[in-house]
Amino acid sequence: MPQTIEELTSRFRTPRFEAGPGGLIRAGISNPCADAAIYLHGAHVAEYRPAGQPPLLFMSDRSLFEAGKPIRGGVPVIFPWFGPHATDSGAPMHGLVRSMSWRMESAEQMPDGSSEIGLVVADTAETRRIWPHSFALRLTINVGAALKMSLEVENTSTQAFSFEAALHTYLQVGDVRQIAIVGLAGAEYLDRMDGMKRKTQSPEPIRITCETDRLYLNTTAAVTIDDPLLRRRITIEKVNSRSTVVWNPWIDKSKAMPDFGDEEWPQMVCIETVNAKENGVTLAAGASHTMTATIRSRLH
Ligand code: TA6
Repeated sequence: MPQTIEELTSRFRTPRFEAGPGGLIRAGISNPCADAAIYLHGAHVAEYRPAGQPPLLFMSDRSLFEAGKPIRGGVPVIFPWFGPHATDSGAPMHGLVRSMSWRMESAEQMPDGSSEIGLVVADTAETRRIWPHSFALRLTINVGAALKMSLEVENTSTQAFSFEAALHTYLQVGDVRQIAIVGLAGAEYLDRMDGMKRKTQSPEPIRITCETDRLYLNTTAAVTIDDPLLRRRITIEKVNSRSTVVWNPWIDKSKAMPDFGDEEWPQMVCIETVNAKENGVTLAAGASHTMTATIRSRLH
């Protein structure tokens, strides 16, 4: 049974709960470090703005906010597969949980002024029909001077299973054509724009000059975006993630996405914290795996 605003408000002193677009319950956080908005739908961090800065996360003006549909922007939570299902073309893109209703389980004001909340979701008869395993996920979100998200996957079944996962972060930039992306030099990647050919990233900073959709493999490196227009440097650090995706839809793909404005592509880039393909994770029965992304922005 989904939690109600009344139940959440009586159980948790903070954050403040309200019905957002589409009636989806949104948890609003404001503290001295930052403001944020998180939906129980998909445990979706939709907004994060560090004090004194423009918003750090991109959100499409055309995003849907509907039960069963993904939100276009912020940080979609991807599990148990990344991208299209390997064999079932009828299965949803990017797994099952970004469109599920999660439950708020914890909320805490931290001594450093940040706010920390925990959301959980588990398998259902419906998910087991598509992916025949039992699991429990917990997303812990710390809203402070940085945005820290930890996705814990627990194998609650009696057999080992393998999964892919991602924190599919949409970052707000001044103009994607002017940013420089650093940190992936020398890493191998699968180029979705070139038949998933395996390539090696050249040493110079990555510039976005066309539709870009690359799955970097076997890299634990932090990635930095230098944004001259918004005059800030965004760093995405990660723990227990061996893949990173860089994505911008550019012109034609933007037009093909009904929940994404035709003119929005210059304002965003996805730097995604991932475990996919050969970096997928195999989890023994009863075991857990936690992947963390920490996103920080400094003005310059
Ligand atoms: O992470 C990049 C990507 O896999 C792209 O290929 C594009 O499909 C993007 O995710 C968005 O996927 P979605 O299912 O949210 O439209």
